[in-house]
Amino acid sequence: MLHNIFLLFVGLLSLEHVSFAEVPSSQIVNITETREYAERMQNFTRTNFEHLEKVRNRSIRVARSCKDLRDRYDEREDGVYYLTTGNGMLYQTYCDMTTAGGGWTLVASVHENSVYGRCTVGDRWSSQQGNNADLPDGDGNWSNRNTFGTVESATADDFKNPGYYDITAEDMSVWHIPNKLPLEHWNQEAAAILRYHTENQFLTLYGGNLFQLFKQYPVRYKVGTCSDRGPAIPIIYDHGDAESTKKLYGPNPRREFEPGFITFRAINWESAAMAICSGVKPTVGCNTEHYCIGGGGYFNPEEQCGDFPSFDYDRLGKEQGWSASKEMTEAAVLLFYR
Ligand SMILES: *[C@@H]1O[C@H](CO)[C@@H](O)[C@H](O)[C@H]1NC(C)=O
Ligand SMILES: *[C@@H]1O[C@H](CO)[C@@H](O)[C@H](O)[C@H]1NC(C)=O
Ligand SMILES: *[C@@H]1O[C@H](CO)[C@@H](O)[C@H](O)[C@H]1NC(C)=O
Ligand SMILES: *[C@@H]1O[C@H](CO)[C@@H](O)[C@H](O)[C@H]1NC(C)=O
Ligand SMILES: [Ca+2]
Ligand SMILES: [Ca+2]
Ligand SMILES: [Ca+2]
Repeated sequence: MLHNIFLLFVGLLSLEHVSFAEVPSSQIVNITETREYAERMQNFTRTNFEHLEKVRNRSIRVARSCKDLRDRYDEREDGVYYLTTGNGMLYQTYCDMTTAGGGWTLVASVHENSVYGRCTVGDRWSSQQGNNADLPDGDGNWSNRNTFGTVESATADDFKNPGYYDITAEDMSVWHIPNKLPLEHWNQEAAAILRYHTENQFLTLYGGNLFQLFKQYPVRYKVGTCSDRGPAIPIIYDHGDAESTKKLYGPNPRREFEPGFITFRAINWESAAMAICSGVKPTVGCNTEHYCIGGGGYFNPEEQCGDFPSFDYDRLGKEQGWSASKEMTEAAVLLFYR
C-alpha cells in the first residue's frame, strides 16, 4: 500500500516534470501545492510513535488468551497483543475484540501456497514430505506442539502459535480472508469471504482446543471409514450465509453437504483423513477432499494431497464440477478460540 502510494507519488512528480518541459509557463507546477503534497506524503510515511508506544505498551499485560485481555484489562481494540503460555513462553498474536463480544484469539491459519504442489513445501497442515502411505499422519501438525509462521504473515503462509495447544477454550470462530491481505485490514468485514463462530461451547466436550480434539479424532490415513467422522457443530454467520457458503464450493460437492456447520476429521472413500470442513457438514457421498482442508500424509490418488486437498479437481477456480471457487482457494482460513 505504502509502496503503491510512493510509486504514485513518484509517477505524479515525473508527470509534472513532463508538463514542465512541454507546456506553456501558465501551467507550470504550483510550488505551494507540490510542497503540501510532499508534506502529506511525509506525514503518511513517518513513524507514528504514539501508536507504536500504545501497541508496545500492551506487552505489560499478563494474559493467556485474548479473552483474558478483555476480561482482566478491558482491552477492546482489534490488533496484535502479547500472550503468555502456562510455562511462561511469550508470543504475539491477533485478537478479535469486536465480533460477538470479542475476546477471540487467533491460534492458526491454513494457507494453500500452491494447489498444484501435492504434499510439498508449504503443505504444513497435511504433509511436506510427499504423498506417502507409510506416513499416515503426514506432518502431524494438527496434534503436536510444533509452531510456525508469524501473525503478520498469517494470510501469506501457514501460522500456528502456542495458543493452539495452550489455551483452554469453549468456542471457535473462523475467517476466510483473501491471501496476502495485510493485518490492518483483516477486521474490515467487507474484505472477508466468509466468517462465522460457534456458540454452543462444543470445545469443552473435546478437551478445550483443537490439539486435544484431534488427539481424539486423529487426522490419519486409514484411521476409519467415511462414517467415522468427528463432530459437526452448528455455526452463527458473521459474514455470509448458508447460500453464499454453498457457492464457495463446486456444484458437485454442493449436493453432498449441508451448509451451516463446521465439521472435524472427515474421511473420504479412499480412507484419507481431512481436518476441517469449513462452513459445512458432509451428508451424502464421501468426496470430502473437494471441500475439507488439512489432511494426513496420504491421499489416493496422489493429486489430492495438500492443505486444500482437491480444491482444483476440475481446474483451479473454474467453479465447475468438483472445483472450489477461486476466491475460496485463494483465501487463508484463520482459526480463533474463545
Ligand atoms: C497554488 O495553489 C494554491 C493552493 O491551491 C493557491 O492558493 C495559489 O494561488 C496557487 N498559485 C498559483 C501561482 O497558481
Ligand atoms: C503534517 O503533520 C503535522 C503535525 O502533525 C501537521 O501540523 C500538518 O498539518 C500535517 N500536514 C499535512 C499536509 O497533512
Ligand atoms: C505507555 O506506558 C507508559 C508507562 O505506563 C505511559 O506513561 C504512556 O502514556 C503509555 N503510552 C501510550 C501511548 O499509551
Ligand atoms: C510441521 O510443520 C513444520 C513446520 O513447517 C514442519 O517442518 C514439520 O515437518 C511438520 N511436522 C511435524 C511432525 O512437526
Ligand atoms: Ca499444496
Ligand atoms: Ca500451507
Ligand atoms: Ca472422491
